[in-house]
Amino acid sequence: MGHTVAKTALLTRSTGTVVRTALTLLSGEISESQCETFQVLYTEQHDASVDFWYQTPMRLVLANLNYSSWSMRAWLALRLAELPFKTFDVAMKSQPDWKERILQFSGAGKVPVLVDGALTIHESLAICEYVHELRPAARLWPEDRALRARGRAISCEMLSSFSTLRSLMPCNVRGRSLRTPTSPALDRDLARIFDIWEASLATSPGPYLLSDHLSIADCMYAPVLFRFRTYGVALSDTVRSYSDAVLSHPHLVELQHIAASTDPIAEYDAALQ
Ligand SMILES: N[C@@H](CCC(=O)N[C@@H](CS)C(=O)NCC(=O)O)C(=O)O
Repeated sequence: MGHTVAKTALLTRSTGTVVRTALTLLSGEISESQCETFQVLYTEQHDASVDFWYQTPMRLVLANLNYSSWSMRAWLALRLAELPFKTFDVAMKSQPDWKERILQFSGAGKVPVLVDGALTIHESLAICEYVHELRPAARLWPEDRALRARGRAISCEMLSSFSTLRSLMPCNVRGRSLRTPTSPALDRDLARIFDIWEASLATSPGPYLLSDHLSIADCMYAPVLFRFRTYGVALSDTVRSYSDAVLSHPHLVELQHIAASTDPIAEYDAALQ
């Protein structure tokens, strides 16, 4: 009954009050601030279709997919799982209220955030795990327990480490740097990443880190492959083959197409000089 009312309300393409009421009906426990944000999205995107709010309830709140490596990871897991979702770009570093927009969804103040009905999930790895649980058939983690443990360990390491890589080589999928940054701390980050990749690929049937299909571990490291291409980092033959396999995967090609047409962010493009 509630869904019917919500559907009717949406179809009226009426004012924010109606939209807010409809969304409250749809999601039950949704907070007032989230309703306000959805109302803004609804107005901004002029998307009055029932699909947006009703049939495809998941929304990935993210930043510009040319620059936001954490957003890419969650986006990729959702695409690999072939789950229907819509995105909402908070316009990070482009609009003055970008931080407030994120805070409407997560007190952590960072993207990505996955909104699934009344549930909001922050942290890219937690989102990937949630996606895996929703669609186990996508085999985002391998069935082998030891491989799964390894995949989780190297994914956690991606989250907790490599700060020099992040600051000296900001992600810029379409960008090409005029120089390759170097520093002892960066060399240590690169050496550890190559070590992780070489060790994983040595026990994988390939061409990916854990198996013959992309896993969450590959989602975690794919933005590093973009960084290495952007900044001209030299790759061994093994890593070159891995990079070629990942970057030519249909969903990575799709991601690169999206990244190619996003608005530029000068602050990040400056790192290419
Ligand atoms: N550990 C977080 C990191 C998320 C993160 O740092 N996201 C960046 C965008 S790529 C962000 O929201 N930055 C905004 C800020 O730090 O104020 C995750 O895995 O999701």
